[in-house]
Amino acid sequence: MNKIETIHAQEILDSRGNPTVMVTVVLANGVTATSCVPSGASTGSREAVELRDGDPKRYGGKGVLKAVANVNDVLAPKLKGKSPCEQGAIDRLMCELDGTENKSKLGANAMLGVSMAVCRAAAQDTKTPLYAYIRHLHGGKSDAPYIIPAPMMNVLNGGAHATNNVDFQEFMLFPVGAPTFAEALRYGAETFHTLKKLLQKRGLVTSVGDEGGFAPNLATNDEAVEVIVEAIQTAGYQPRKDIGIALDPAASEFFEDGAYVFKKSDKSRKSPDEMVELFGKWIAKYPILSLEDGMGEEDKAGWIAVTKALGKKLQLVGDDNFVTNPKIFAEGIKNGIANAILIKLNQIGTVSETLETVALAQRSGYNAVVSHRSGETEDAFIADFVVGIGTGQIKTGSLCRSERIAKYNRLLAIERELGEKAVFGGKSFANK
Ligand code: 2PG
Ligand code: MG
Repeated sequence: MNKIETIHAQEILDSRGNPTVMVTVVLANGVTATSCVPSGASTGSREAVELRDGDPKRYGGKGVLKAVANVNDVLAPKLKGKSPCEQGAIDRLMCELDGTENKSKLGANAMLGVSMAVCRAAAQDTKTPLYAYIRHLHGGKSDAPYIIPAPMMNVLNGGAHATNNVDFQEFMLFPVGAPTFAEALRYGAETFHTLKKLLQKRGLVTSVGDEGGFAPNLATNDEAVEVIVEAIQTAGYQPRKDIGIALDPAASEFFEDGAYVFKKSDKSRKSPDEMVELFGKWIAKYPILSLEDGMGEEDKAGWIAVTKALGKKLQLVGDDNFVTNPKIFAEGIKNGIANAILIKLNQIGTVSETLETVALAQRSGYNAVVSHRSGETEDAFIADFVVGIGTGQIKTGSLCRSERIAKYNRLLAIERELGEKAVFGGKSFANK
C-alpha cells in the first residue's frame, strides 16, 4: 500500500459564491485525489464548526484561509507517510490534533476535506470504485446487491434558501415508484419542467433558489404542495404511487419563543400541537411520504409529539436536531424522536464518524437519507457514499444547476456500471 506524500488545501468557491475548502492528497506513487467541502445555510446549532476567517476585508468575513492553513501546516505534516487505507486512524488522529468537542480549533471544513480526499485516494490506489471502497470501510457484505438510492428532488424552494414568501424550505419530488434510478430521474425532470410551465401560466416567477428549485411567491404554504401535485399529474404520473412528496420545512428556522411563526407569509403563529395537527391534515390530503425537521431542534416535546402522532404513518427525518452526531443521535433515539436521520458529512466532519452514525441508524431501525448542503460544489462524493452505505435514499436538490446534477449524473453512471448487481431503493420504500 502506498503512503501519503503530500496533502494540500486551497480556498475555492461554492455554488453560492462563498469560499470553501478543496483538498488534494497525493500518494507516493502519484495517485492524486481531490475533494471539496459543502456548506449549509439553515444549520443545526450543534453542527461541527465550519471555520471562517471573520476578516471583513475578504469575502465579507467568509474566507477560509485559516482552515486551509490548518490543513497545510498542521494536518499535512502529521499525516505524511501514513497509509490512506487507515481511514479510522487518520480521522481519529485529526480529532486528537483538534482536541475540541466540535472541531472548532482546526475546523470541520479542514478536517472533512482531508477525510474525503484520503478516502478517495485509498479507493483509487486499490483500484476500487469509491462506492465499493466505502462499502468495504462500512463493513458491508461484498456479495449483497448494491442499492441505488431513491432521490428526493427539491423542486420548490422557500425558507432560508430563497427570497420568496414561502416559509417551508424544501418541497421535494420522491419518485419511489420508478423501476430504476434512471427512470426516477426522468420522472423528476419531466415533472420539474411541467411545474415550470404551470407556474408560468399563473404568472409566477420561475427563477430558482439555492438548490435549483423554483422560488415563486405563493398565497400559502399549501399552494406549494398543491401546484407540485398538479405538476405530477400533468406530467402523466400518479401521485404517491409513482411520485410521492418529501418535505423539509426546516422548522428550527421559524421556531421562536415556543411557537412556529410563519414570518415569510401571513405572520401567523402556531403552537407545537397545532403544527402536529397541520402535518396530520397535510398527510391525509397530500401524497407526503417523508417529513424532515417538521419541528425545531429546540422543541424536544414537539418532536416527541409528532413522532407519537405520525411516526407510524410516514418517515420522520431528523436533521438539525441530530446533526449526524452519534452521541446526539443516540440521545434522540432514547427519547423516541423521529424514525429516520439525515446524513451530512460536514455536520460531523469526518468520514469515519459519519459511518458510525449511519451504523447506529441501521442498528436502531432508523432510515438514513444522505444529503447535500445548500452550498455545494462539483464534488459528487455523496453519490458514492450513499451507494456504499446502502441506505437507499438521497436528497441532492433539483433538476438543474450542475452542483446538484453532478450527484445525479454520478448515480446514473454507478447504476449503469453495476447493472444486475444493483437494485433501486425506491422499491422497498414504496412497499413500506
Ligand atoms: C437541509 C439542508 C440541505 P442547509 O436543511 O436539509 O437541503 O439545507 O444545507 O442549508 O442546511
Ligand atoms: Mg434539513
